[in-house]
Amino acid sequence: MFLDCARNCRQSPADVVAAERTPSASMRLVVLVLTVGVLAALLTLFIGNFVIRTTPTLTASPAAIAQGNAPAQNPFIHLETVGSVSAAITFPRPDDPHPTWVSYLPTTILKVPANSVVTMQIDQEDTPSGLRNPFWAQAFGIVGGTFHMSYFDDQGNPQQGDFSSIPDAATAAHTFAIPDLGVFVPLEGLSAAAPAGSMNVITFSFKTGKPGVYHWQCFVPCGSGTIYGNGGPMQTMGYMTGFLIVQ
Ligand SMILES: [Cu+2]
Repeated sequence: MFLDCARNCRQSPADVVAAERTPSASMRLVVLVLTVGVLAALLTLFIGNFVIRTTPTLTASPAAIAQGNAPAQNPFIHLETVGSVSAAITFPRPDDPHPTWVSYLPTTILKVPANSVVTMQIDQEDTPSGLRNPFWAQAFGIVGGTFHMSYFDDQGNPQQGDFSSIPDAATAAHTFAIPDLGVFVPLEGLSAAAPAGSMNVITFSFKTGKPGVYHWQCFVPCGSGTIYGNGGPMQTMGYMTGFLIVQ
C-alpha cells in the first residue's frame, strides 16, 4: 500500500540541512545569467582586440629632415623604437593593449613607392639587448653603405657620425631588417649615461625596387619575459614585425 510521505514520513536532520543548502531556482537563474554575461563580455573583448583589431598603415611622406648634410628629398618614413609602448616620446599609443611591450611606433605596416629611394628616420629610445649574431652589427643594403646616427657616448655626451656598423653587437637595441630586399640596419641602444628622455636618431636610405609586400622585422630577441626573448612583441604585428608594401 502506498503511504502519503508528507504526512507519514519524517525527514531526518541531514535531509533538512541538504534541502536548505540547495540553491533555489531563482538563484541558479541569476548565476546562469551572470555566467552567460561574463562569457559574452569575454567574447566581445576577444573579437574586438584580436579578430577585428588591425594594424594601421603608414604611408611614406615627403622628407622633412636633413640626411647628413644634404636635405633628403625622398619618400620619408619616420619611426620610433621604445622599451615600452607607454614610454613613447614621438608617437604615443595610449590605448595599446600591451603598454609594457617593446615596439616600433607608430605602426609596422609601411607603404612606400616602387623603384624609389626611401629615407627612414628611427628615433631609438631603448637600452641595449644585444644581438646573438655579431655579424648583424653590420649594416647592409642601404644607400652609400652607411647610416647617420646621433647618439650619446659612455659619458652621456651627444655625438654623431656616419657608420657602416655599430662597434659592439652587444649594444644593439633593435634592428630594422627587410631580408628580401637585403636591407639590414642595427640600431644602437641608448647609453646608460644619456640624459633622461634622450634618443639616438638613426637615418638611412634604401632602394625599394619592384612592387610587392615584404616582411620586415627586428632581429634582436627583445621580447623580454618570453622564451629566449622571441615571443610576444617579436611575434605580433604592430610591435617588432611588420610589412613593407611597395607599390
Ligand atoms: Cu626589437
